[in-house]
Amino acid sequence: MDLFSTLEPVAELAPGLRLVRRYFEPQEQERLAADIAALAARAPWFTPRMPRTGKAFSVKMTNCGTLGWVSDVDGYRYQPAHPATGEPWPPIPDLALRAWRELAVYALPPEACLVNFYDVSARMGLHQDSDEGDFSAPVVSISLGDDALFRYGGLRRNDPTKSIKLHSGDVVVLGGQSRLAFHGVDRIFGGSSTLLPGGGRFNLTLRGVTVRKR
Ligand code: MD3
Ligand code: FE
Repeated sequence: MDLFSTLEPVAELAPGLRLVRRYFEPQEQERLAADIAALAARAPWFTPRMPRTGKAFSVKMTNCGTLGWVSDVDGYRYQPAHPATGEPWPPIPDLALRAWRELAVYALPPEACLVNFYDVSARMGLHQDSDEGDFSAPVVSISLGDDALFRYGGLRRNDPTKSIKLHSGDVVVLGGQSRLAFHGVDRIFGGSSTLLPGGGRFNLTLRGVTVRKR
């Protein structure tokens, strides 16, 4: 398959996996990028590490919301405070909450918002998001800055995968049968966007984490 043949808008990439191209207008992208820069000043970027081996991820990350995802030699977990400062995570930016309200089709607000920063050499290997206690809540993903080559497959690591380019302002909703699909980021297209002053890409993922009464 030609990896670059998937540039036009697609509604449903797989059952439960919906892509909303350019959901955020340029002005909104600017505002959300500024919100993320401000939140990273309060909750500094940190380098996640693989459990046991301590091998560093190539992305930097931080969080907002009542819970944040952290990964270090002790394992993956959600926690209410920043691992270095001990302070609660900052609130989720309004524009990100609006995307959840409009697109998640879920009665409760998100509890966690992971923020990843990719420089042009960063990648994210194929994985499942399975540290949440409630898989009935979707994951809503927001892309800002440089384009990324995103890859998704099925429920087993060895299932066939497809690749698609994500642009600044795109939103992906992962629900239903795709909530536990394997996915990753194979490359960042440096210089494809001028949104972030030093280049690179932000990705926000909004999530429900605990089982709550609906
Ligand atoms: C497909 N982030 O933080 S978001 C992550 O672009 C993560 O930074 C990637 O994977 C990024 O965990 C991809 C899009 C995404 C998120 C969850 C999914 C795609 C998904 C769950 C199932 C299938
Ligand atoms: Fe993920």
